[in-house]
Amino acid sequence: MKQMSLFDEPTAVLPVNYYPEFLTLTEADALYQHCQQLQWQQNQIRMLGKTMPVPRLECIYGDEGCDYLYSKSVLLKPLPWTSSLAQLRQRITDMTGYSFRIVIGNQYRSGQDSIGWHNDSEASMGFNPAIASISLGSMRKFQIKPIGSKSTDFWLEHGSLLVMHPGCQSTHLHQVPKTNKVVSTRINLTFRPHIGGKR
Ligand SMILES: O=C(O)CCC(=O)C(=O)O
Repeated sequence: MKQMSLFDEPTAVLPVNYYPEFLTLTEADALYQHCQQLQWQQNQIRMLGKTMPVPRLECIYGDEGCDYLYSKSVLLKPLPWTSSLAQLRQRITDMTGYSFRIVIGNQYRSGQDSIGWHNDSEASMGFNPAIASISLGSMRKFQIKPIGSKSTDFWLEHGSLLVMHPGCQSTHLHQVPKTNKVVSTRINLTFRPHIGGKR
């Protein structure tokens, strides 16, 4: 597999790189099994004055005290790294040069689970975070667009890595839209920096 260096050109006009075969099939299958044992939770989000279930399951692992609040509403408190997640974090750091202190899991149980247009610009990640996203299980469409412009689609495959480089969260939005197609479970792991917690 082609290794990434920091000097790689990001995908034309997009501040991301996509590596479809970052993990071998055997590695991806084993990681998917591991992820099924993680502590998934159904969180509630408050939006437009209403409280509703987040349309996917979530989990978080990471360094002690690296709490993650998003949308001023959902507070995620990391559990200690599992050895598999810690090894994966190291492997992504070795490839990209970026450091990570938490990993947030999203579990999309069906095509009706989703994440809407957003950027990840929570202050707890510091300025211009790099985010590395691993996909496992069913393939889902990931869309990304410069704010106010047209979107590009990526089909995120089992075992793939998508790197969103520093700056991406300030200039672009992304989403995994709902689909009426019959799709089974997809698990996504986003490795992120954090400025708090214990070192
Ligand atoms: O599931 C994905 O690929 C994207 C997840 C995401 O956008 C997020 O966790 O902020």
